[in-house]
Amino acid sequence: MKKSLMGVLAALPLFAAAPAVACEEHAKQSEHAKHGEHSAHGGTAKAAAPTQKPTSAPAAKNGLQTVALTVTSKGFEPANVKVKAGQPVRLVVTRKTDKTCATEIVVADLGINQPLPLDTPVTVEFTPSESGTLRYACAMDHISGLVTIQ
Ligand SMILES: [Cu+2]
Repeated sequence: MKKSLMGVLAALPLFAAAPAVACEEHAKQSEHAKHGEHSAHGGTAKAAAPTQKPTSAPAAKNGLQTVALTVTSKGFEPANVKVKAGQPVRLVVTRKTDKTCATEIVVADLGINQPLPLDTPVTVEFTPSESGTLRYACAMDHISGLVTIQ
């Protein structure tokens, strides 16, 4: 009982953080039905996490874990990556399509909000202190991905 309440409470800030104004693209295409490229959104108010399993751990060099992410018409790829706690992580995010509203990456838990210029690798660095999942998303909180920390 207590635990589920905690879960609900923990989820609230995500909704609160979502800007009230959705991007035009989303407003027009909120149905998501015919719209394959937005399937990664999940389209639910549950802040649905991508369901795919974490990819294998990235190559770690001197403790630095470098993870390459791309933004494609499907969203962030891979949508779930696995890293180790206690070692610095460097996400290198490259947006490869203009057919997305994910023109920035927002890691709400870390207070990170970085523009993603087209075809330009953008580095996001942090050191996860404990295991869990870190969620990131586009500015509208529609397209999202996870970093699984172990
Ligand atoms: Cu969006």
